[in-house]
Amino acid sequence: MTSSRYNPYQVTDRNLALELVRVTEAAAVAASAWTGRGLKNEADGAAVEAMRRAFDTVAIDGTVVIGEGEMDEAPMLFIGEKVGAGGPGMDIAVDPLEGTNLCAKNLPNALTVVALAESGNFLHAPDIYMEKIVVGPFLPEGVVDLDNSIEANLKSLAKAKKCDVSDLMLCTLDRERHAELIARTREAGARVTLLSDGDVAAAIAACLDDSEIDIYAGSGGAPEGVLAAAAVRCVTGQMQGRLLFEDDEQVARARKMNPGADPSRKLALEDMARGDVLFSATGVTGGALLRGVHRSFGGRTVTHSLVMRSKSGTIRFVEGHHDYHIKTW
Ligand code: VTB
Repeated sequence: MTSSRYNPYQVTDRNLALELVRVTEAAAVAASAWTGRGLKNEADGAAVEAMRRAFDTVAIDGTVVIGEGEMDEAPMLFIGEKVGAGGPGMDIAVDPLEGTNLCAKNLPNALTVVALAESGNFLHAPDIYMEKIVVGPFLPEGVVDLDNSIEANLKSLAKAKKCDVSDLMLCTLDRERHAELIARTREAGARVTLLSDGDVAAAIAACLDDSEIDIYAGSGGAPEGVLAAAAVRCVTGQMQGRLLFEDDEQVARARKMNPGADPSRKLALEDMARGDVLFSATGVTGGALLRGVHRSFGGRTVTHSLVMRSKSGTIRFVEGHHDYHIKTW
């Protein structure tokens, strides 16, 4: 039992952020043995196993709230699983391989992702779709809104950025369900970047200065939405989400996971990731955000990670040189 004056989380979270990098690095190195092999489940399995093992050394009393699925669906990192070596109670959100297809096809932007918050601070998102909208920092609060038309959002964003709508780049997943969003965005004069997969990286890109993405919009996985929200908190961007239900069973599942809340409400950033949040991602395949895992002939394996803390607002890019081969990890 800890006294109210001693908050181990506050004492340790600076170190924890760096502990987390080890977790995403381990998963990325394991997954990288599978890049380009066309075997997405094997790649995912390797990432999950390595990530699960790496958590054993992290000084937290962690509970997986965003994970690989329900207990009966996933052998490891399932929702409710306890991980960590003991310490402050934390909620854990993981996507051991975000973009399994990207990894299988050796396309850019496959990542391993972990976010941490004090218990009770992440939305418990079922594995359904979420409508999302993300813009970067230093913009007026509410500059875009899920309830506004895409035309109105682009106009408002252009005004805030002191540019024309034609200067803006929207990013979305290349899916039939986004045909109207894409057509209307282009009709309004903006450009569109289409992703085959991986909207966590895209949400982060929308918040970073050196990317050409001004806004991420569209529907993708709800668990990925929570991970994106954790990252967006760290980079002080803006994000809204809304769970999209296909049937009553999905509504019931969302209600059960978040009792007392209206499951179809518009979610503010803090509804998805509250309090102090830690975030780490390591590139598996190289992309604009992170370089992929590189196994040098000298025997060292080089990883490139992004680790962030919302409390301090620190964004660190960490290059790890590991003294091991991928196959012996
Ligand atoms: C979404 C997106 C992910 O898979 O879940 C997508 O959020 C699956 O979308 O980033 P579809 O069902 O339309 O294929 C990712 O792109 C990768 O996990």
